Amino acid sequence: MANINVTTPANHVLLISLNRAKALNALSKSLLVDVAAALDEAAANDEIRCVVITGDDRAFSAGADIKEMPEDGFPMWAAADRLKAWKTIEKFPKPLIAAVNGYALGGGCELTLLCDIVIAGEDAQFGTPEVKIAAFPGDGGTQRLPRAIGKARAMKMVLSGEFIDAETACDWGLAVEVTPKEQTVARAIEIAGIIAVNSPIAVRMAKEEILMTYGRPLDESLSLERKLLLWQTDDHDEGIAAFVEKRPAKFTGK
Ligand code: DAK
Repeated sequence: MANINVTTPANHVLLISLNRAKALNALSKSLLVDVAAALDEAAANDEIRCVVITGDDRAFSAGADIKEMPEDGFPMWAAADRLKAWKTIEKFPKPLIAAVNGYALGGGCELTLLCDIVIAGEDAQFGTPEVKIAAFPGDGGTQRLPRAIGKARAMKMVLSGEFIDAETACDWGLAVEVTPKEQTVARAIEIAGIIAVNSPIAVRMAKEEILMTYGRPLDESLSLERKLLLWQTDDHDEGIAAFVEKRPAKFTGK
């Protein structure tokens, strides 16, 4: 896949690196489709338990590809492959960690909102500057940003188009840690490795349950949480046995 590099830097961990440096990793349609295809493969591969997505030193991603817009015209926003790619990212069932150095703007910022954990390099800048090209964060940003950081902060970001730095992103809850720039990806991989040791089925169910909070009324999501019968898994038996026997658990995802 020309737009991305895919490697396995640690046991059970997949690293997707966006590879359009010349365009600050702008999310062309084909790049989005490549990311979605890599995630589809990762979802189907039991060996992969956690995915890290990153850009390069200068940019995580500068957002939708503005130069593609006049080419494709307005219908590009509703293009089936584009919408399907975003849906695949949104529905990815395993933990997805963003390692952000440099710009995470527009669709690039929206991509971080779909990640479960965001690690920001100290020079990271998050922003939704779509208003500057008379658009708005239309790939979920207007809905997810206020849920993530609150209405007032989201309004300031979206209506002004101003960027926020890594520390602010961390204070506001867009990112969870700020690292020195050269350690961002390594730290994300380290966290992925810690998650990957846990029972994949428990991790997957936990992710699903946490995300339920955004889409459902509390009563409904609480009763769904109760219905997810985690204690019936082999992994749960193994986790208990390992604790009692004072040994590391060997989880199989069953
Ligand atoms: N698209 C295409 N190319 C981009 C790009 C982008 N988003 N961002 C940067 N580039 C390209 C530049 O054109 C330049 O290419 P060359 O001129 O060298 O060929 C190269 O990357 C380096 O950029 P600069 O020369 O501009 O670098 P600077 O350091 O001077 O500036 C910058 C960096 C990030 C501040 C600046 O590049 C910038 O402002 N970029 C645009 C950021 C942005 O506006 N992002 C949001 C894009 S819109 C929807 C409606 C709308 C949307 C979604 C859905 N619905 C209706 C469903 C919109 C989504 C968006 O994300």
